[in-house]
Amino acid sequence: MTERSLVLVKPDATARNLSGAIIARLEQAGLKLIALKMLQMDKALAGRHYAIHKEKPFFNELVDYIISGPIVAMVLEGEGAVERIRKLMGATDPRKAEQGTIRRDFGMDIQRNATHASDSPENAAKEISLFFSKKEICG
Ligand code: 3AN
Repeated sequence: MTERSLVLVKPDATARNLSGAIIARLEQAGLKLIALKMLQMDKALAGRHYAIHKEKPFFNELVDYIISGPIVAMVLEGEGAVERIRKLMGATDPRKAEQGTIRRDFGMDIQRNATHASDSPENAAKEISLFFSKKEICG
């Protein structure tokens, strides 16, 4: 099934000039880029984006980190995109991510792990609507 996923290049990766390299990996894997922007998230957007983690002990840290610098937000589309992108990214902790994955190659630690990607088509729809208007999606 054709799916869409929201991908974020996180502040650690934009700071190290890795946005293009990360987008290239996703495009080279055959995923279609249909929306793209750079922005700095504020607390309100971060709280909504990470609402499912509200009760986690690392929630405040996570919010402070994701608003600490610019991010690149994008929507990618493709057959089974959600799972395919999560495979390309690898495990949350870059040290546990498989060889050749984005987080293994570009992540620093469990918080500064270079990228975010939606974990289900349902969450993707919610996350995409937080970052992009319908008009901004060229799909
Ligand atoms: P994923 O991004 O792989 O779906 P989640 O949804 O479990 O991982 O976690 C969301 C984000 O929260 C991660 N990308 C990571 O930045 C952060 N995170 C997860 N676990 C921890 C932790 N134990 N300590 C600090 N940050 C964490």
